[in-house]
Amino acid sequence: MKSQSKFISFVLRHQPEAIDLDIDKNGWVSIDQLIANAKAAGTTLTREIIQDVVDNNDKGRFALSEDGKKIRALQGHSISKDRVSIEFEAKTPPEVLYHGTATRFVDSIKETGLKSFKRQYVHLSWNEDIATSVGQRHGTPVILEIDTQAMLDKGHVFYLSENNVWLTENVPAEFITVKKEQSYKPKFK
Ligand code: HQG
Repeated sequence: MKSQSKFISFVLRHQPEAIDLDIDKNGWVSIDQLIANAKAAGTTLTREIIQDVVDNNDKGRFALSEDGKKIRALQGHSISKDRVSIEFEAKTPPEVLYHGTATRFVDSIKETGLKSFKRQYVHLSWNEDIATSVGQRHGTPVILEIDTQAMLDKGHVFYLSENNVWLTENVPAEFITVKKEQSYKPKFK
């Protein structure tokens, strides 16, 4: 299931054009078209596989439409906002949010703040364990603490995705504290 999940994530969040998928402004794609176009590209997907990916995805990344005909990723898009712009609800975050990154990025982040780069938003976590696993994807993890109250005071806006990822456009360096640097112990070999 992991490879199908990765494939679906890739075409829904990053490159629908890779398999000629029509994606609407809210990120929805027809499941029939997804199955047919994936097949033409050599990847077998069925309704059952797609349902399984939606139900069992570790981070709840995907959702089906009420009529069961469409699928979308709930956040994490790198497609331009002109094409896909999910209507997130602006919400007041907890006083502190966390961002997990890697030690090698810290100097640059201290200089220029957190940027979203290819993604549409900077992703923030409500819990340090999640932030650590996000950071580990890039190397030795470091947790950054984000002073959300000070950001709100300065007019920054936060959004919460349906799968509980906090999003914001950028985080200037003045709102960031480096919390702790950990030695990296890989869980798996
Ligand atoms: C870093 C996964 C240098 C940033 C996760 C991060 C997340 C800077 C990397 C979601 C920087 C971007 C997003 C600066 C930011 N200088 N480095 N000024 N500003 N960075 O993957 O937050 O599995 O685009 O710290 O769970 O790691 O896809 O972002 O290390 O929720 O569902 O640049 O992706 O979810 O990397 O991860 P990413 P991220 P999914």
